[in-house]
Amino acid sequence: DELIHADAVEKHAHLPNLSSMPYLGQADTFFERHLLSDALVEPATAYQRQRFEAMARSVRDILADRWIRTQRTYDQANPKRVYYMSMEFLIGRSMSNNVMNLVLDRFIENTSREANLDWLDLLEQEPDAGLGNGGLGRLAACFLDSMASMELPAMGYGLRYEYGMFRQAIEDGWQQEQPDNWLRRQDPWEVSRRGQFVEVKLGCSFEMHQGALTIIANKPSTLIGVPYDRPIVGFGGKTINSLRLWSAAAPDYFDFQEFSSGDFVGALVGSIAAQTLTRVLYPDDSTEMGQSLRFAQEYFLVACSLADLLRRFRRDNDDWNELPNKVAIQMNDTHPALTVPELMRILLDDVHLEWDHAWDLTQRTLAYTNHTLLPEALEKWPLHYFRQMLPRQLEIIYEINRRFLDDVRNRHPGDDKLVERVSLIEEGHEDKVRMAHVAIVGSHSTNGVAAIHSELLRTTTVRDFAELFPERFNNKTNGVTPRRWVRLANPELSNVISEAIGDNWVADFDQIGRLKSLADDASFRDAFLSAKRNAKVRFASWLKESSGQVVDPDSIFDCHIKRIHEYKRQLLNALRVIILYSRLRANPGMTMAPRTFFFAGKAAPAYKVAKLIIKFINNLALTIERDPLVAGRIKVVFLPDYCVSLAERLIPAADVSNQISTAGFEASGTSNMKFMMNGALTLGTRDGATIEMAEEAGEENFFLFGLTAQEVADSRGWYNPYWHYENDAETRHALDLIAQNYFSANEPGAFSALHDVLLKNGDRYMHLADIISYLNADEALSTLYGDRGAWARKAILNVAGSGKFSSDRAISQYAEEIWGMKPCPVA
Ligand code: NBG
Repeated sequence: DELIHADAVEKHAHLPNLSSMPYLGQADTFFERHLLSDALVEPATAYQRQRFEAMARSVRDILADRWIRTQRTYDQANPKRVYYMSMEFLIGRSMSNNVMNLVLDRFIENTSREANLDWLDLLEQEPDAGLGNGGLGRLAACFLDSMASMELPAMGYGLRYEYGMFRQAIEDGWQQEQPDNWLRRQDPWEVSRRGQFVEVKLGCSFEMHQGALTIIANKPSTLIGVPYDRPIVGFGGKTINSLRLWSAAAPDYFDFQEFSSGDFVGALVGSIAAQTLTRVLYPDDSTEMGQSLRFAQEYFLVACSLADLLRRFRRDNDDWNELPNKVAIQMNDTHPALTVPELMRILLDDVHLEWDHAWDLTQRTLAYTNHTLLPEALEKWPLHYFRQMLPRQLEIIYEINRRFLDDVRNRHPGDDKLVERVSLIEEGHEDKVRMAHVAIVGSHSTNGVAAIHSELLRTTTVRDFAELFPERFNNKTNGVTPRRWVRLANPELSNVISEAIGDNWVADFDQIGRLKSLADDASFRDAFLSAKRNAKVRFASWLKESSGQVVDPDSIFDCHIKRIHEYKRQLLNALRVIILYSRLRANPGMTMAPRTFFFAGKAAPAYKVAKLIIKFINNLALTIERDPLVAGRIKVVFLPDYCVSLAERLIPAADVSNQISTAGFEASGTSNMKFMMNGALTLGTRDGATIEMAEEAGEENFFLFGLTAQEVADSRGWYNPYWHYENDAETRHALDLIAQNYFSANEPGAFSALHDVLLKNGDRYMHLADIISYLNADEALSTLYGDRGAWARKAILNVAGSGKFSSDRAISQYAEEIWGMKPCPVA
């Protein structure tokens, strides 16, 4: 058999030789066979979507053998395994990522040629798997990629939402939410494992009444969790791990007897209610959210995953003391923190261990990652949810709390305030369980996601716990996978890099540091700049084709893309634009490099101010668009429906990355890292991982501005936005324009709520305090743009300094310092 991808393997000498896989020799016939036998169409007349499915199935055929071999290796070696438990996995598309990681480029080329396929168009047939809100969910997806690439025996556990993150349409400037029915057509990657279903017992039942889900207390019920596995292909295709997503079903799903006897209609209604549990992802990101359905979802994830992993553990081990040596469970935020009482319940009630024994095993098995300091995003569940759904787990939480507080009282006699602060239960007019406290007390490790975040966690948010258990607290700065975010998203820059330093950087991202010595190399700079310019041209033509909008690739592409949230300060960016716009209007002769300001991001549907910010940016765009005085000089574009695929298109084309949260509020940020790796320069505050990025690239290659977290905290008491309004003419003018309906001529008063946020209501996120220093940094940056050589130098030094921000680095720290794990290479 001819070696289909011989070149690719040769280029990656460090990768395994996949030619031994039985299918590869006949690879191009797969595709046709799938069209014929799965879709029953003649290849020549197939729709693009059918071709996509046939191609995806062909790729799955190729990885199937390796996927099974990975499982077999783990089953035989019985290594310590890590389970990454998360309510969100923001996967995006899988086809091109799988093809890249399997090194199947040649196979695709051949098949495309022979079947006369438009490969790029075919990729567009795949919907984004948007099972997450933003950074937290995308981090989980990057971590899966790294764990597989580093040959770690790992599994992701999540929920198989039928509807992922809503699709955002913009109508008349306003966000409209539309359902994302991503599973409408069968997903070719997932494999349902019905045989491995698990049962989940609840203290209540669910029923549908007039379309709404009701909880019926004191009527215990059983739900079925059906696992669906997705392959997670490590780079080089050596290891293929699984992401296991649970779908909820009613017991009658399996018990067809029930249908023929008894209440046929009632049985069906019951199953509708059960399936409702995993129907939709809650679209709230770092905002308050307290619905009981979400609580049930969280428990469902925990119960299914624990039952599943303990079954596997028991199959391979007969001593429960081995649990912490064979299993590590990482809780991604507090969303899966019910793992603590649930694991205790199993060890106490099912395994019949003594309390202390069960508690020791639980703590040593579990670890918790905190992703936010925002008080409104720290989960607290009303006690009555527990009473209705999980009475036994509530008893266990009470007992954990009783023992914990006894211990606190022993160590700090008489300190009742401390006891009140650290209690797992918050007493108020409605008692609540503090899930972060449950997670910290019930695990051996609590980590933040950037140095400053971990520090603030220790010294402010959960300071009492850090003093009680200092050894539990640690930092793991976030990272992103350079495979998807550079190699795949930016093939041209990748080639430029590989030509200069070879292509080992894809698997060993520290190598990227070797670019440093090329920052002064004229021909490398040219190649680098031309890759950026081509990426901008590509983006501009995609934008024109898909939306009709025209942008100038010779303007600075200045980007601010992330969830819309007050603390992320899209409003600060808008104020900057207004001031630059006003300067141009006042002085049309001034020199200013042409600019395109891109905004993108979704607002939680119930977050009114965030939705109004979207409307405001759209009106700002329209006002500027209609002003002939600034034509061709500045333009604002709000890109609808921000998602993984859009980020993959825009980030390679970006010149400037805005990371401008109020210092102390953004735990880490991860898009900041993607921009850096793709050669954008950062305009940013000293917040989250941006601080570490500037350290790595050298502060002189960064455009940092604004108050530090310490200054923000220190001025809380006396900060007064009116002072800035009164003392800075440009700030005042910008705010006055808003108040005078300059951007809302036909909708008077539309933005008065935003004006209030900035002035009357005290400007919680201190926008006005940072405007002037933002503009100064902006000016330095846009001046630099004129000097192409100097710009290229800084951009190259940024790429060269981004090595630390690979998720491979992050995962190797988790593996070593939290999980105590080693790779388990597949035979
Ligand atoms: C988010 C933070 C980001 C961080 C990601 C990933 C939540 C609760 N937190 O700053 O806001 O980068 O988590 O750690 O979504």
